[in-house]
Amino acid sequence: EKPYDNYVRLEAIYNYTDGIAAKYPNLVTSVTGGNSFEGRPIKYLKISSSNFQNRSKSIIMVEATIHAREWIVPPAATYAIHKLVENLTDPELLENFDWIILPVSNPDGYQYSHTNERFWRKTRSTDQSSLSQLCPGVDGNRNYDIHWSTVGTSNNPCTETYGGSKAFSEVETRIVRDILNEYLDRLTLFITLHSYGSMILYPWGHDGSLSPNAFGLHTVGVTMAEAIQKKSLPNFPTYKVGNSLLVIGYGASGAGEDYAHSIGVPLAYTYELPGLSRGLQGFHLDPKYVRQVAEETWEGIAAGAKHAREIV
Ligand code: 0X9
Ligand code: ZN
Repeated sequence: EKPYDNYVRLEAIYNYTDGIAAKYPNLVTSVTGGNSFEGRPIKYLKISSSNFQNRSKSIIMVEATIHAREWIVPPAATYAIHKLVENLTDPELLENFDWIILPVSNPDGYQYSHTNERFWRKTRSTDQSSLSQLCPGVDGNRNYDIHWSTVGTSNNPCTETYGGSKAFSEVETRIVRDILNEYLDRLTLFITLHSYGSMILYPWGHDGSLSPNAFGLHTVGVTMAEAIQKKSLPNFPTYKVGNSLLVIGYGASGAGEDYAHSIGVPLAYTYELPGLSRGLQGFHLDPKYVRQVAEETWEGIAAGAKHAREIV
C-alpha cells in the first residue's frame, strides 16, 4: 500500500522513502538528520536531477508532520516524492529546482497517534520539570526561535501548545533548523504541511504584521491556492490565503514558517490541508479522500515552485 493512498504507519512511510532512494540513486539521497527524542531516525530526501551538492539550483523544501495527529499530511508529502521521482509530468520542476522533502519531522508523536492516542499533537519528550514528566511532549510549532514563548503558547507542559523549556528544546525542530541553515543560500520556498482548515498562511503569525516580502508571499500564495482549487472537489472548502494570524484567527509565536522567513527564506508558508468535520474529527479526514488531497496539494506545491522562480 502506497503511503499516499491511505493512512499508514511510520514504518510504511520509511519503507517507501528507503525504496525510492535505493531505486533511484542518481536522483534521490535519503538523509537521516538525526534521531527523535525516543530514538527514531528523522529521514528526509534530497532530490536533484543534477548533483545536489553542485549548489547550482534553488531549493524547495517541504516539511511535514511536526503535528502528529494531522494524518493527511504524510500522504501529501510522500505524494510529492512520488510525483518528482516516479511520475514527473513537468520536467521543469527538476530542471530548475532541487528538492528537500521531510515527510515526518515528529516520528515519535506520529507513532504515538497510531498506537496510543489518535489525536496526539506534540512530540513525546520530557525535560527536567516534574510537570513535564507527568505530561510529555512539546508543541513543535511553538518551539522555533522566533518570538519564542510569547503569543498563543503556554509554558505549562500539560497543554497542547507547550512551547518547550527553551527555543529549540526539541531535536525534531533542531533538525528542521539545521536543514534550513545548511541550505539557506539556495532556499526559495519553504512549506510546512499541517491540517486542518484549507488555508495557505504566511508570516508573521505572532502579531499579524506583514513582512517586507508580503506582496510576493501573497501573490505566490494565491497562485498555489488557485492551482489546488482547480483540482479540488465540490464538497471541499475553498482555500483562504493570507497572513497566518488574520486568516486563522489567533496569533502563535515560535512557528516553522515564521522561523524560516525570519532567517531569510523569501517564501515561507504553512499549508492547512482540508478537514471536512469540526473539532478533532477534522484531523481524521475520511481515508477515501487521502489520494485526492495528496494530488491537489501537489498541484499547489508545483505551482508555487514555478511562480517562485519568476518573483524571487
Ligand atoms: O497553530 C498552529 O500551529 C497551526 N495550526 S494547527 O491547527 N495545524 O496546529 C497554525 C500555525 C500558523 N502559523 C503561525 N502562527 N505562525
Ligand atoms: Zn499543525
